[in-house]
Amino acid sequence: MSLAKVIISCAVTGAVHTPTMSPALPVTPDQIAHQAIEAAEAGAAILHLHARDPATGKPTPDPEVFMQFLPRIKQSTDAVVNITTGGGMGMSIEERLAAPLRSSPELCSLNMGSMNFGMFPLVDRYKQFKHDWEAPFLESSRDGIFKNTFRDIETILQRLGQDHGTRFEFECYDTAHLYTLAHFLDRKLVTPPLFVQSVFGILGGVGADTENLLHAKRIADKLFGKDYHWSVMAAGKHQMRFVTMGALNGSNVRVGLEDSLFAGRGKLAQSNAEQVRLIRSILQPLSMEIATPDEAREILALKGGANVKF
Ligand code: KMH
Ligand code: ZN
Repeated sequence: MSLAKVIISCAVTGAVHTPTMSPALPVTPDQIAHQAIEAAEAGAAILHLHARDPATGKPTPDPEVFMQFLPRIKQSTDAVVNITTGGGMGMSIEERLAAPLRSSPELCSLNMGSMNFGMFPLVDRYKQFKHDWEAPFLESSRDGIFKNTFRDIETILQRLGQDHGTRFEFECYDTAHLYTLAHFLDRKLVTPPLFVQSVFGILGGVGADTENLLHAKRIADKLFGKDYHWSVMAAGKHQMRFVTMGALNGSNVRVGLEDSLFAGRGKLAQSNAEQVRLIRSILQPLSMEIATPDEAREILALKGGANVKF
């Protein structure tokens, strides 16, 4: 039996890392577009996208900034565009919904529970920051809550899922989030196949330990059976080891500078594409084939690139 094709997602910039942490982190619309296109050319079938203020690199929910790179990406690749509804620390649900509602993408992330999201330990790793917003932004996570209440999830499912036909990358940082997703499945507010993204190594979520990866699979299998496609991502130094372990256990994979700035021990990745090439170089010798964007659309039952508004 041939192994299923592996969908590679690439999370290009995110709202965790800040410009001082790596010169490779794309922050302007031009840099985000360029690196997203490169990542797609390297084999990423799905591009997970946030936006940043071009002048300062600070995460922004502004649809106008997203629209400076979304059309370019669409014209240059057939990759699936996945826009964040998580936004960045301190953004309201309305702010987080603005760009997805404007662009009506095939896929959006959807975070399956409120949680602590600790970025503050990163402050001490840098003597000084390029921008004055960086340290306070990271420090704000010490007393911040990444808010994803049941009502928030209902709102996103309604306003994007039902009204736009957008489907979701369900971000599950803990076993509890799998049960929350099962709750919405029971209420028929989500429709299979479910794209379940297990997240490891975020401070406030489950740790990057093998036992947790195997437990996540065991519970997801129990709750969703054939109704889900699993994907695995991990933060920082855990990224490549964990996504490889996930793939060996049947998962799809997510890489990208949103989640980790590295390509090997202590070595900063030069680009998102480098991480995509790195995971391909691991999986292909293990007889795993990489899914094309259209195969990913088929697997995840997406609405198609012609049905977006960018
Ligand atoms: N930053 C990742 C840990 C989102 O954008 O909705 C999870 C994420 C959240 O990508
Ligand atoms: Zn994200």
